[in-house]
Amino acid sequence: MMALILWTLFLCCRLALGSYQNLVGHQIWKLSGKESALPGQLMTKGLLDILDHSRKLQRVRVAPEHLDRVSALLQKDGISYKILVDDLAAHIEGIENSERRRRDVSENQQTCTESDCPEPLSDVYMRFNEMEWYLKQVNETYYPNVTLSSVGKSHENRDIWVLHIKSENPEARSIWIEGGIHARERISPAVAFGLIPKLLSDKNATERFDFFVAPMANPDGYEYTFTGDRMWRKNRRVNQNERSSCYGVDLNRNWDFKFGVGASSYHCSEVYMGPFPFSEPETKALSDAMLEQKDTLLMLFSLHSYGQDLLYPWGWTSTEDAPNKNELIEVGRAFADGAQEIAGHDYEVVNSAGGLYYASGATDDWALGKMGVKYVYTLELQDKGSRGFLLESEAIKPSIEEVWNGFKKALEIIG
Ligand code: 0X9
Ligand code: ZN
Repeated sequence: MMALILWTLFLCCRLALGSYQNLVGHQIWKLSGKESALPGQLMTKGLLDILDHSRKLQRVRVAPEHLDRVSALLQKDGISYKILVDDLAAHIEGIENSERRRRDVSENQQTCTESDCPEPLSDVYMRFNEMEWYLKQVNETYYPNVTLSSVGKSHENRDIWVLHIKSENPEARSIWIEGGIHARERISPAVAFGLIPKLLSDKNATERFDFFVAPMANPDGYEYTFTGDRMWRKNRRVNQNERSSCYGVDLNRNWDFKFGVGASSYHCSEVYMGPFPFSEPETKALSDAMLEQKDTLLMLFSLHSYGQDLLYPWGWTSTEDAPNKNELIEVGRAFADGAQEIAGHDYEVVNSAGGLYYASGATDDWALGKMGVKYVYTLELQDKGSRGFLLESEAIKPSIEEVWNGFKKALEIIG
């Protein structure tokens, strides 16, 4: 009985204490030394969390219970590390307090309410209800040139929305933009939302293409970054069969192409692929919606962070090239040049599996491998690691601008 009371008290306190309390004692390390497959292996075993997947010597997050073990294993393998953050909870608390102050101030200028949400917020990160208000407003304003559909529900019964911005040209090919599959990468949905008004007001783009924007692929995980754990990556599946306190599936390992080749079958790992391909309602809903456009889909952008890299397939192997590798690189460079024109930010065009470990079951590989979509990319947005997932909301507007410019350059070539 006493234990139950203590547990209830603990849960109540945790809920009241924000999204960083369960990160007390977590550290962020920057690895250096020889390149090694070990960090990837440790991630698969749930011993660490690789933060920047597109870097070879990564920043990693280590939970307090694993600090000694991981330190010893890395050193034995010739990898040294520098502690960048020695208590992630304190680090995030400082950042969240200033975000909160910024939101209080910005509410006087830019608002988003159920009855009036004319623009997506771009000086703060929107909550899921604000995202929905905005989408519904767009639908009301632009229908029938725009249609909004819920293509399915998440584990916690939130809608998975897809906004279709229709071309006047009945022969138009389609472009798919996916955001928010990894919960903590808040800049991803922010940019996906920022692209919607750009597309709506760009006749040149809508004359030539149909656009499908799925701006929030993982609403449960995203909301959990506000209410439970700011560093949450996966969805919120209850891994019941395992009777475990480890929740979630990495939705970018759950797609049905080379499932499990480069992912973890251990449910506590940050890259847990799930029990079977498309086991998750979120990936199932999105893939079914994409399959409906199979005949017209020409390009896919899956938005992630961070690293400022434009990744092209394959991600599941580095020994086999994508069939249209050269075109992928050419269009990718056009994107990167366009993005750089805005504020000088450098986006590198690189192969997904070019590093030391493979990642399979992602949206991009599935779109190319199973649907034959010609131009598929994972775009790792700002920054290069200094703020990482905790990117300040001042970066939202510049990120939207640079991605939009890059995107327009890419569209010029493919269309
Ligand atoms: O590992 C991922 O899912 C992506 N990086 S992230 O840091 N945002 O988690 C990269 C996915 C690249 N695509 C494939 N590996 N197929
Ligand atoms: Zn990601």
